[in-house]
Amino acid sequence: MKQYHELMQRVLDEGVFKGDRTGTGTQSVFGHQMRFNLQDGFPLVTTKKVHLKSIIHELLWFLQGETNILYLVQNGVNIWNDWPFQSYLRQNNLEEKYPKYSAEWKAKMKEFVEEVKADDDFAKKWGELGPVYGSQWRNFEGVDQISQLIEDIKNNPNSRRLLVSAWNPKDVPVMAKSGLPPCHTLFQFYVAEGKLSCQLYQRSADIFLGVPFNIASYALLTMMVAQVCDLEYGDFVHTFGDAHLYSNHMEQTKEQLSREPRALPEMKINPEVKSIFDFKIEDFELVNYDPYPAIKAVVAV
Ligand code: THF
Repeated sequence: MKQYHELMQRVLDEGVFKGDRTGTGTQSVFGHQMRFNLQDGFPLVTTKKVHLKSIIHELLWFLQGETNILYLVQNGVNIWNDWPFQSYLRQNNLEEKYPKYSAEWKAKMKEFVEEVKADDDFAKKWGELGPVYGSQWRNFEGVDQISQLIEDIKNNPNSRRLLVSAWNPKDVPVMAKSGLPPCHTLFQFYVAEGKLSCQLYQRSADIFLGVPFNIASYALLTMMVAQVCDLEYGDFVHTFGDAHLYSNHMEQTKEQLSREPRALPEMKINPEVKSIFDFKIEDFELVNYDPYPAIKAVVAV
């Protein structure tokens, strides 16, 4: 994964300091591209341990068209909790009582997650992220973009219109309230010489926390689509708009850059699965993953 290290290094060397919505501050570049040949191994970052199970569950959750954190927390995935929790605090005038990232905040967050798991009505009311990825992928103004995409790849592989858009301008103001307008704005597939490639345009990228997840997630999606369309693996191309390191991730980034990348692991997918909507967590097996220890960092909300 020298591509990922090159991105981190480039932002440290050339990135400009820039304020942001979350008030954290970032160092950022505008415009960058990485390419991963999916036949060279599964592009999971090796210089820190990345929790692949969260990534797979999140992807299955998108593909089911779901937008409530309930499925995620039931499966021990906590990466989307901060946004609904913060809006719960805001709407109940509790933001001052629970300052972001304080010990009380963390304890209250645990309580919140337990309540989502225990109480369906509470989950419906407070666990909903609004029209985020799952909703746009499967029901963009009534269009199931994923079903359409699979049909189009199978029937017209030369097409230059194999696109899925998560960016719905009408929903952006709604999404800004409950969760976030999509960072993974648009992706396109490409079939040539029997191989399937995918390019993602990511408008905004949290390089330290999000990007390792994003690479693995879209690489896996490309492999799953290739399998159900009977194609070989091509490239995953990752194109960025604003690629940034948060100011509270700098030490962690330098620590990670001091580590030498190791050989990539391999992803084995159950070959029996023939529909993109039928994959289960048990259908994925990662082998030969030998990462350095995890590096902790907080997510900017
Ligand atoms: N907002 C911000 N600021 N950064 C993001 O990466 C991000 N996402 C999604 C939506 N908004 C974002 C959410 N994805 C983690 C990883 C991915 C996330 C959110 C959080 C995270 O905290 N990872 C830790 C813990 C892993 C775990 O609990 O399993 C890590 O060490 O990797 C980008 O799409």
